[in-house]
Amino acid sequence: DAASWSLRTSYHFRPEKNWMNDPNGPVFYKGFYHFFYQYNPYGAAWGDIVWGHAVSRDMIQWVHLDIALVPDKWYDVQGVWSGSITVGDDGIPIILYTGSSYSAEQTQNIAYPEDPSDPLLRKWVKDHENPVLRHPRGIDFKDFRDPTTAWKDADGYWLMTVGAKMEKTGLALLYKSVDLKHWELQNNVLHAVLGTGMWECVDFYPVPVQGHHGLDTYIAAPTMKYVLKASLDDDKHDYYALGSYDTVKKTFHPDDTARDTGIGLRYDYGKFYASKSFFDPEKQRRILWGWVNESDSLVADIAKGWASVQAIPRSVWFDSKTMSNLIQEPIEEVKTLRGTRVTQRDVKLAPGDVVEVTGAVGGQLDIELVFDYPYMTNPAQYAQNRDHYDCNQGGAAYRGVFGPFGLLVLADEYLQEQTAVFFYVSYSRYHNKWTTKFCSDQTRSSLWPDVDTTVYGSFVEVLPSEDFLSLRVLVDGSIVESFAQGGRVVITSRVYPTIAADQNARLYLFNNATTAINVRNIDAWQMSSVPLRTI
Ligand code: DQQ
Repeated sequence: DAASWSLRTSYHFRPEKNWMNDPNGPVFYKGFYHFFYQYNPYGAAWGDIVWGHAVSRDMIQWVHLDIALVPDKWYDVQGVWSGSITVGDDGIPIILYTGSSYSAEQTQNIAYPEDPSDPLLRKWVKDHENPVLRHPRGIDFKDFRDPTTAWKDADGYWLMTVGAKMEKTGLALLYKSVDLKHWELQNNVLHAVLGTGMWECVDFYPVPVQGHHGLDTYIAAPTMKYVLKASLDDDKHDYYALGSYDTVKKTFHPDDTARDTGIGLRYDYGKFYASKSFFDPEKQRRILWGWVNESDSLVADIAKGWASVQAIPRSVWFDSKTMSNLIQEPIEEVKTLRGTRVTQRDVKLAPGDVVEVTGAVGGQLDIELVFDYPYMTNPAQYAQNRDHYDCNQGGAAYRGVFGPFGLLVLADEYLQEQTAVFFYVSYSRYHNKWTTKFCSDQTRSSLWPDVDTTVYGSFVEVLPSEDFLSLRVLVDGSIVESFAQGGRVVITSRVYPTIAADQNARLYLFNNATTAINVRNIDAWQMSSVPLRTI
């Protein structure tokens, strides 16, 4: 019906209908960005998984192609599961993917383009020697999946990892090859972390210490760090660690063992899973794709006839200011969708204010916002502040001295529905310092009863030299992607407004702090829809 159709995202990647999950094998080839994804051609629930395929010139406008890989062999008949693309020495991309066999054994397999001169890579051929890998001794046949893009080591061999677990330890098994086809298990693992459970969709790549550019997996520069990401099957979040790569031992070492893979940083503190990055040689950057599932019920998904979207692809680079996290930003191409803009400067928000950003109407927006950091304007009020605040402690409705304040998106004019994206600043007497929380509150997003109402949140680092808080929010029907402080922390939510959709959706600034808050500037653009194209 019309109500559920308005929840449909219109500029995020999605197939025409049915279920989608993990991003697979992103690659740039002969002028096109290729994107593959886990897809159920028969319905809006997970199952019968194939590799869907689409191509694009800019990762915004897509043309959907025929399904690239279907389950038609004994080793993948229960599903063509996740995998990656590696561009070989001959310049030809090769797919490495996991098959779920007739007996549910997880196998690793390869496929080649039938015609490498076709820039659209429309047909793929499975190798007759598949499966190229079976699970090693000590690893259960159901705990062995999602091969990474391979990287060339200094000694000229290809290396790649496959996620696994032993007892409760998550790990990245290491394999070596000369031809990307015959793989040999190595004695050491790339990395393992106790208590993290099964590692799905492992990703491993270098980032330069300075600059926003990306690096291909095989480039070895002295001043770079490595990112090791695992998707934790047990809690469905993507965790990364920054560290170094020992090119002799072929092992990863986190900079901070307290923030190792699976126990520290997340790419996103909302819904974002099974992500995969690739190096874009066209614009010399590293791009991150991630799957954003629904947060309504399975029944609702089946009624809608579709489930899941992909997050807007993100550029990622090392945060050379904090030296301890990545920065993520929507790819610059998303700005090509920006239309009518509304701008306001120097808006003083009194305690309790809710102010409409007049003209910023509709369910598709791109918003940029900068606040003065509140301690600059109200230092005398330190003593009244509380030490502790969790995002889910009252959410946006809580009232503290320096928060919450932020945006209400997808809100109707009577504020019956609203999704609050906000900051909460506090001064800890115990730690003798200011801390900032960044939150996304879904408790009042929808009048529907059967939806997730979590308040997502995280600390966000604000440097002493930074006297501002910044926010970038992409709104698209039922998705809200929020980037705090230039992309240091990201929260993605799925929300299902029943009233505050389409032309009834409005944007508000709010301040629930008991002190005034200053908005330096807010810009909101209405975003165009991207048509679904197929050939
Ligand atoms: N999804 C795939 C698996 C992967 C999981 C199956 C992660 O290969 O481990 O659809 O979402």
